[in-house]
Formats: sequence, structure tokens, C-alpha cells
Amino acid sequence: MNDRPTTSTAGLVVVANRLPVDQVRGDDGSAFWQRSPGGLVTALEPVMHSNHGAWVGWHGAADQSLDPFVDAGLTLVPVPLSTADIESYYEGFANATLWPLYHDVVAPPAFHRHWWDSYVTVNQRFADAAAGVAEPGAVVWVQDYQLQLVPAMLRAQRPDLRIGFFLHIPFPPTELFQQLPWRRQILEGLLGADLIGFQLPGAAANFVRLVRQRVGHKTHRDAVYLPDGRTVTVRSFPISIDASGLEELARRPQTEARARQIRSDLGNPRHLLLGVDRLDYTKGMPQRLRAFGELLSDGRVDLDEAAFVQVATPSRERVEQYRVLRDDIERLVGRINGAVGRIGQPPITYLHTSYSRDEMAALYRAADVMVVTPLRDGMNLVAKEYVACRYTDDGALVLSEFAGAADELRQAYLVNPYDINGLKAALLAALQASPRELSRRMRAMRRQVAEHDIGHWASLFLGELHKARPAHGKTTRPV
Ligand code: ADQ
Repeated sequence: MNDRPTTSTAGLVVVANRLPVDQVRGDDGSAFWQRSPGGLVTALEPVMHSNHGAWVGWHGAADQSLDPFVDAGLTLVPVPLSTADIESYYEGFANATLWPLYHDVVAPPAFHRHWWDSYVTVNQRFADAAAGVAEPGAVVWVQDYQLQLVPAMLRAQRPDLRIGFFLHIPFPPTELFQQLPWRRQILEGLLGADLIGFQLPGAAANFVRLVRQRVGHKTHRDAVYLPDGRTVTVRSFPISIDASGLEELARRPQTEARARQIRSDLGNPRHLLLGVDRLDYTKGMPQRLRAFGELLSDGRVDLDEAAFVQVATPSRERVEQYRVLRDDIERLVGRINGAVGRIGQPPITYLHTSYSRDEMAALYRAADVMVVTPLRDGMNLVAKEYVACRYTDDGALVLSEFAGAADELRQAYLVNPYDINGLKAALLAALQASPRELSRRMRAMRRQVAEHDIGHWASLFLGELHKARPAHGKTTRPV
């Protein structure tokens, strides 16, 4: 157990793999912390400030221990990770075991016992850090698949806490989850929480069913009854974005000017199609590029009229499957551009880079058709970001049925990304739709996103967590 600092304890503690800051170097070589843009920190900032909030997470540099520090009014508690931890806990168990297993095994998960051991050790380190900073009766909100053991580890040390957990990625069906050699430990780890949140109701139902079958606890609808008398609530809370903040950015004259510039640099095509993703094998990039390439080679779309921009953010580049994917995508883009392009007119512009929020908003403003085709995705914020930026009620969203966002954005052109002909038909329908039709669809989607933004998501979750009864009857502070 940790020594609990007597000063600077927090009433609300967020525990996530990463702190919401990156260490950057200025021109003079001095290091400083820069807030990394993310919906979660934006949404939680007000509530964190009014509750002496603290954020526990890794600071991004290997083999470096740092003391807690305050950045822009937020207490940040860095958790150290060694190079070996990063290889086994993060790149190994989190990203090469859990990530593919939870995404319908679209890539084969690897199971290694030493990765699991490291996952346990690192989860314990995060739990200790959270236990050390949480004031008596505090609310602790644990985030995502990297930290599924933290709720139970934390409860063992601090039964006074009110603990919530949210999973940002899908939770797999029973048949797939059962492959995991440590399935029971993961379920029991999560059950340390008072409230477990998933993106979709189906994921919550998968979890409850597994707990009943594998752990043998009594369950009823969204409640799990534990032998110690505790009740764990299991619900869906579809995550969202800072819709009004993004729309405001999209409306700025500089953003519109940049959007026009992007279109003009591409030769002012009649139709601009856009894909923006982390370079990940779950995102269905090859499928959408192949569909677009075939529409051109079939002659159903004219190269003079359409251009595709695919932005791929570098991601997890040390994991083998990701290196292979990058090569595959680059080969595919080269093949399509080589086969159907002309001098100075490649059909696909491929950018392997990360952009600022300003540039992202300009891209969304520039695009006529946003193509989001994951094979499986917890939510997919890109789809919602595009919608938030289309304040002119135009533009089409082609969206995979297997993205969580499809549950809410029913007026998108919904597709099965495995069905290339279906994907081609959806792209054509989006390209040929009348302005009236597009506006009807976009207006409905914009209403949904505006009314269910990230602030709404955070307050629903925290409100529900507040209703959960603390284990030992201690009163907790309202959030
Ligand atoms: P991700 O898999 O990372 O998130 P997504 O929801 O699309 O997927 O979020 C990606 C974020 O990165 C978006 O905010 C997007 O704007 C940004 N981004 C993408 N490409 C970028 C680029 N080139 N430059 C700059 N920014 C870029 C996981 C789950 C999702 C779930 C989220 C939130 O996999 O299903 O929606 O968490 O819970």
C-alpha cells in the first residue's frame, strides 16, 4: 500500500493509461507540458476544477519517474513505465492481446503469460497511485481496456471510494471473450467498480451474461449482485465530442479559407471524399480505398470529378501487425493511383500524419463525403466530428454498421464494410444524392450530436455513479 500524501488529495480522480499532456521542447531546448487535445479532458475540466480533480496516468516517457505536479489547475500524477512495461503491458497485452480480441478478432490476438504478468503489475501501480491521491469518499473514474484490473485492486485498498469504469472499445461476445486465458480475472477486476459503462447496450449485455455464466453471480438486467452485498450497475453511455466547440472552430473564417485552399490544391474536384483514422486494422481503410478504386476503374465515377483524401495518423508503430498494415495500405494506394491515375491527378491523396484541430476542422469543411468504414469500432468520434462541422447542413456521411456511432447516426449511409459492392453502392448514393436529401439527413444527425455531446455523456456517467451506494456507508462528496 502507498503512503497517502496528506496534502493535495482529490475528490475526483480520473485514472487513464495516458495523462492528458505531452512533454514538448521549446526552441531554446527547455521542456514544458502541452495539453493534448482530447474530448475527455475538455469534458471533465469544469467538474475536475470544482472537485480538486486529479488525473493519474503515464506521462509518455519511458524509464522516468516524476513527482505529481499541477498543470493549468489540474493535479497530474505521473505513473512511471519502464521500457519493458511498455513492451509487455502496453504494446503486448493491451494492444496485441486485448485490442484484437475485443474487436471481433479482426486480427489474431497473441496470448503470452509474461505479458499478462506485466499487465497485473502495471495495473497495481496505477491502482496504488490512485489510492494515494484520492481523498476519503472520493469518486474515482477508471478509463479503458488497459486498466481493467484497477477497480478491484483499488477497492481492496480503499473500500471507501466510489469507483466507476468506462470501456472505450467494444466488449466482445461471450464466444470470443472465452478465448482469454485470464477471462475470470478480468471480469473480477471490473467488478470492483460500482458502475461499469460501455459504449453500447449490447456490450453491457455481453458483460452481464459472462459474469452470470463464468463467475456465477446473480444478475438482473443491468445489475450484478455480489456475495458481499454490493450491487454493480452495468450500463451503456455512448461517448461523444465537444460538438459546440468544434462547430465554433468550423465556422471561423480562417477555417473556411483553409477548406477552400485544400479543395483548390486538389484541383477543385466536384466531389471530395475524405477518410481520417488512426492507422489501425480495425478501421477498414483497405475496403474503402478498394471500393473507390473500383468505382473509378468501372467508369461509374469520373476521375475528373472525384478525389479521395485519406489521412492516417501514425499509431502503435512498434506492434508488428501495425507495421504490416502500413505497408499494405501504402501498396494499395500505389496500386490504385498507378492503375487509374493521370499525371498530376492521383485519385487518392494519402497522408501518414497527425494534424491540429484547426486543420481537421478545415478538412471536415472541405469534404463532401466522409467515409468511415471500421470493421469494428467502440464508437468512432470522427463520424460525429464531421457532423458537428457541417453547420451548413450539407455533406454525406458513409458509416459502417459496425461502428458504435451507427446506433445514433441512423441517417448516415450505413454500410457493411465487408461487402465491397454494397460499399460502392453507398458511395455512389452519397455522391449522387440531391442537396435536399443530404440536408434532411444531416439536420437529423446534427440534432443528435448537439443534444448528446461529451458534457452530456460525462454528467450522465457521474450522475449514475453518484447514485451507486458506497460500500461502507460512508458519505461521498457530490460531483
Ligand atoms: P480511436 O480508435 O482513436 O478511439 P476515434 O473515436 O475515431 O478512434 O477517435 C480518433 C480521434 O483522433 C478523433 O478525435 C480524431 O479527430 C483524431 N484524429 C484521427 N486522425 C487524426 C489525425 N490525422 N490528426 C489529428 N487527429 C486525428 C477509441 C475507440 C473509439 C472511441 C474512442 C472514444 O477505438 O471507438 O470512439 O476511443 O471513446
